[in-house]
Amino acid sequence: MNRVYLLFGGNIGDVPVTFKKARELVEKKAGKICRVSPLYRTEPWGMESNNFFYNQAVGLDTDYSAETLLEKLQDIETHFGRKRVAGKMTSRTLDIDILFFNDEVIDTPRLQVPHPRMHSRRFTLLPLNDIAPGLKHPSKNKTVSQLLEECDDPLGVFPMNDDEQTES
Ligand code: PH2
Ligand code: MG
Ligand code: MG
Repeated sequence: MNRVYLLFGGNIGDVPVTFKKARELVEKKAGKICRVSPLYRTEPWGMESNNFFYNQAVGLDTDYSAETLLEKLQDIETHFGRKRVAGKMTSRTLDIDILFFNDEVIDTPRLQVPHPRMHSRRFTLLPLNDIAPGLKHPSKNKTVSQLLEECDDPLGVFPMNDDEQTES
């Protein structure tokens, strides 16, 4: 069994509904979801867009290898209308990134884990800190809550109201 942490992101369409349906599909195709963070509204990072993102961190137990899991997650992104633009960060309906895969460090052309930009992004660290504050980054040797404390990303990350959450 592998313990994985994912980040869901999106800024096109009814993203909270997409996330809820995508979590159901992840459970059907990839493993058991054990934790779900609150939903956040987040300012676009590293790209120009008037559409704020939604982000949410998810803990998953899976028997699949990291490479197989990546394929399953990409199929789910495609199912929800994700269009890929090579080498560019663009607006999207659904992005599911692997943040951590156990405590493994993976560096292949297709997959880098831990996610190489996670420590520079409040939109990743804040939701992840809600579900796994003590989790240790295997190469930085710091916990998620330490990385969050040290993160100087100024962009806005706003928790949504209780009545706007789609948990359950
Ligand atoms: N994802 C990106 C680029 N920029 N900004 C926010 N706020 N949230 C994201 O999920 C996001 C982003 C590339 O994957
Ligand atoms: Mg991403
Ligand atoms: Mg991605």
